[in-house]
Amino acid sequence: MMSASARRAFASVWKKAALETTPVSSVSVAAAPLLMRSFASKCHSAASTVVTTRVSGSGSPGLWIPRVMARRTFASEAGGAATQQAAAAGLRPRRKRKLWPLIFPTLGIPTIALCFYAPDEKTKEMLQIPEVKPPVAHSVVEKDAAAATTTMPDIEGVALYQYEVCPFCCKVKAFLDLYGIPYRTVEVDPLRKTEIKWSSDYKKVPIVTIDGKQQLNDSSAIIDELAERYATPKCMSPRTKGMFGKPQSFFDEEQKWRSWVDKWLVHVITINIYRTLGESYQAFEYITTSGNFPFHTREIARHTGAIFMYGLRGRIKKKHSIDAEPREALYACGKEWKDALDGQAFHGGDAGPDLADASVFGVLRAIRDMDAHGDLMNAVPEVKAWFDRMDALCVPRRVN
Ligand SMILES: N[C@@H](CCC(=O)N[C@@H](CS)C(=O)NCC(=O)O)C(=O)O
Repeated sequence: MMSASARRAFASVWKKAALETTPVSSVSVAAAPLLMRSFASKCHSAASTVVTTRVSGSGSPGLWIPRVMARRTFASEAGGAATQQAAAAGLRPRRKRKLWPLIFPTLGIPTIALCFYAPDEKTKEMLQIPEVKPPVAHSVVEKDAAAATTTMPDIEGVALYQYEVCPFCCKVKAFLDLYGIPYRTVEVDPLRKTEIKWSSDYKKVPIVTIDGKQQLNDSSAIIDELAERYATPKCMSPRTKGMFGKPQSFFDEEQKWRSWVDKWLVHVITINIYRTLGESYQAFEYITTSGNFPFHTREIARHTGAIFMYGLRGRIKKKHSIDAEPREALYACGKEWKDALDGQAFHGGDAGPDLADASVFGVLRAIRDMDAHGDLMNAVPEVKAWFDRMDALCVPRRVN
C-alpha cells in the first residue's frame, strides 16, 4: 500500500521522465502515474473496487489486471467492512495467480529502461555520439524563453527546416544547390518536432525561413518564391540564361513535370524503397542515421519503422493507384523522364536545367545510396547520364 507522499513523489518522477522523452513513450509514461494512482486508490478501497469490477462482469484483459490486484489486496484486508460488502456480492479472495509479480518486472523493466535510457557523458564519448548542435539563433537566446518556442529563430539567410531524407526537402536542396544559394539546414526531430514548434500553423517540412523574418511553406511554393527572389544572372537557371523569351508552353511543360514529381514519382519511389524487408531496413538505416532521432529512440525507430513501412507498402500502392510491380513502375518513370528529356542534356534544354530537372534530380538524389536508385540507373542509362550531369552542377551549398 502506498502512502500519499510516496504516491506524490512517484508521480513527480514519472512526470519529469515524461517531459524528457518522445511523444510515444511520453504517452505511456504520462499514463503511468494515472495507472499507479488508480491502482493505489483501488488498493485503498479494495473491496468496493472488486465489487464494481465483479458487478460490471467484465472479463476483458484490460480490466483483468486491476481485478487480480484488487482481489489480492482485498484478501489482505480480510475481516473489514469492505470484506463483508464483497462477500455479500459473492466474491471469494483469490490466491492462485502468482505469476504477475514476476511477469511485470521481466517485461516492464527492460521496456522502461530502453525508453528512458539516456547516455551519460562518458557513454556518449565511448559510443561517439555527436552532439546535436542547436541552430545558430543569436537573438533567441536573449528572448524570453517562453517566446523563443513561439518565435521564428533568428537565422541569417536561408534556413531550411527539414528531414535529411524527405523527398520534398531534397527537392528544395537540389534547387538551392543548382541556383548556388547558400543555406543552413535545421534537422527536425520527426517525433517531437521541437525545432518547428515556433511554426504554429504549419507542421510539415520543408519550411524555409529568410533572415529569421519570413517563413515559406511547401516545397513547390518555396522553390517558386526563391526562384523569383534569388534569380540573378549568375544563376544556372534557364530563366536567367536568356529563356525569358520562351513561349508559355515551355513553362507549362516545366510545371507539368514538377507536378508529376510531387504527385507520382515520390510515391513510386516510396513503394520501391520499402519493397522488400531488406530494402526497408536499408532505407531506415539511412533515415535514422541521418535524421535527428534522440539516441534512445533511434534503434526502436529503425526496427519499427522498417517493419511498419514494409507492411504499409501495399496500402500506399493502392492509395496512389500504382498497379504495376514497384520496380516496373519505377522503370516506367525512368522511361517517361527519358522521353521528356527528348535527347537534350536537360529538360530545360542544352543550355541548362530548369525547375523540372531540379525537382526530379532532388527526389532521385535522396535515394542515391539505395538499391532502387542503382536499379533505375541500370535500367535507363540515359537517365543515369542526365543524373550525372545534374550531380556535377548541383554542388552542395549547405553551410552547416
Ligand atoms: N506538399 C508538401 C508535402 C510536405 C510533406 O508531406 N512533408 C512530410 C515529410 S516528407 C511531412 O512533414 N509530414 C508530416 C510529418 O512528418 O508529421 C511539400 O511539397 O512540401
